[in-house]
Amino acid sequence: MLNQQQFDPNSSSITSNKKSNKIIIVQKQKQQQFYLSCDRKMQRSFHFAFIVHLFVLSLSSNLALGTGQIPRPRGVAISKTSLYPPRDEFVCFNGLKTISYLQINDDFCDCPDGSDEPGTSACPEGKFHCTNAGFKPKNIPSSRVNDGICDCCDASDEYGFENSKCINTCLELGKEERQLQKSRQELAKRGITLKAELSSKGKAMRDERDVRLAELQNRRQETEAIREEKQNLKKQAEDIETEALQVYKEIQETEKQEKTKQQATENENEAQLTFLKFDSNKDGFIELAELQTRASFDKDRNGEVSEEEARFFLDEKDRVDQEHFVSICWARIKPYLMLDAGLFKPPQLDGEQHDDEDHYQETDTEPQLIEPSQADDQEEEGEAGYEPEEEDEEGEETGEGAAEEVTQPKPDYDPETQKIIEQANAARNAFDEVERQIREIDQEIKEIQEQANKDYGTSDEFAPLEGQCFSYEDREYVYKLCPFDRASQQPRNGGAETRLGSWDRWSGSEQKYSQMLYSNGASCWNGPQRSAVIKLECGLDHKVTGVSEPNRCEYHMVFETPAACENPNDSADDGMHDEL
Ligand code: MAN
Repeated sequence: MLNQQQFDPNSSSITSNKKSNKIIIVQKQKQQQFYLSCDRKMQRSFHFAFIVHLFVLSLSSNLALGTGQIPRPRGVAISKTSLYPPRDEFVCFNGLKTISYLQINDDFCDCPDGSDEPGTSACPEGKFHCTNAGFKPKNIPSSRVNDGICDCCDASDEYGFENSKCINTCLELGKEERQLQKSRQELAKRGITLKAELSSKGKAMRDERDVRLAELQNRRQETEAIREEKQNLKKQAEDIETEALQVYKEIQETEKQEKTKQQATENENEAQLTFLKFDSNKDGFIELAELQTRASFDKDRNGEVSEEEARFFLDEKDRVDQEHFVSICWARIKPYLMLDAGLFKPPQLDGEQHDDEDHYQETDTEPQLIEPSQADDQEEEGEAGYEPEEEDEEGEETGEGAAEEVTQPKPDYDPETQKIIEQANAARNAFDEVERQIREIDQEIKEIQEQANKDYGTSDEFAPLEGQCFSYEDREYVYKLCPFDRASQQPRNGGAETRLGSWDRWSGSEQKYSQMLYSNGASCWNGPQRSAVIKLECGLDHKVTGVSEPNRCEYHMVFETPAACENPNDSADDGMHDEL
């Protein structure tokens, strides 16, 4: 029935000394009684006269009292009363439709924007306002009106049932809320004192850092000058050293050339000897058949040396003479003979273990030389075995396939030269040492500057938390929060620590310093990288009070700290307004 739902019952709860408002209420009650006994047509004609009467009355009472109550439709906040002026017609908020005032809250949705049904569930997008006098006013979706569930503490959303179980609990709730608020304020008050201490500690840390930074920058300048000096000394000593070593270098170079020459001759002799050994029919040529009897040339390790395999070693010819053998074929043949003699190890590709056989089938990569000592354990040469030439003391090997540079022992320097070398070494070391000091200074400067750029709160109140870690245990894990560094998780029964995230930034939306974000943690199996959001709450100690994982690998922690306490006077509006 229109008259039951149209008006907000709260709008009639007036203060007793407001005489003019009383008149309105009496008028309203009269109207309601009348509505109860009239059909809709009659109601409409009566309504117009009544609305005008009511409007004049309410206007005059407002004028007279200044702040009187204006009747408003059910579900409308007092602040929005003016949107429903008591006229004969009502224009939907979006201006697209004009309906009779009587159609407001008639449980039929006339306005597409729902503005005609603030107090019923008729319009899908509507909002119902609970006045909740004594507690916090609240807007609920109008679909919850008369759904049998008490949403408003003043029970105003459940007016449609005669025996509604909803009762007005706003006063009790208000009382509890005020008590809670009081204890929150007391906590905040004590917390604020601690926060001030943290803040002055944080500021002192910043000052110390500034002092240290200035000191380091001075030291860097001084060390830079020393570096220049040491560099000059090093250059002088090295110039003298280069000159003194010149004569030794020349001797060494000559020796090296001679040795290389000697090794080339040895290699050629070896090639000639091998030619004679392989030329079994002594016709002055090596033919395919003479190689096919030698297992060393079975490149694909299939048990026989094919013509094709043999031809490869004879420079793709059917036979070669000694000169061609020595100058061209020997370079191909020697590594295979050495391989059989155990002097080569096959190269490894991409760190994988390859079967020798496969490797040599698929690639023509030449085998690599290994130290003769490593070859000791390898199998004896086969039937056509290869006996390498005797190697010199250093075990050096040259010629095709040899993978090592010729190394020479250090010459015995005369005492004068030895002294020059030592002086150059000392100059080099002194220079290196200064360079090391500069690197160290630069590293510290970098760290300090990074810290200086970090946001430790409005007055550095969070700075003293850096370098500390706070733990929290649940049934499965020990969680750790190390502010401005990382958040982690470790199974209680041992096992490795998993990084849930590294310090990223402050992420509070309304209050920036009410939330921290740690991101780029260890990757979740088949999922994203782990991350942790830390909600900061005012407390007298620093402690993690709860951890959850609302989504897989997304963690939430609650961290109490005095640094998060806000001055009670500055704290946000509690929303406790009495509308009436
Ligand atoms: C580990 C823990 C859990 C996480 C799973 C995801 O068991 O880090 O918190 O949910 O990995 O696989």
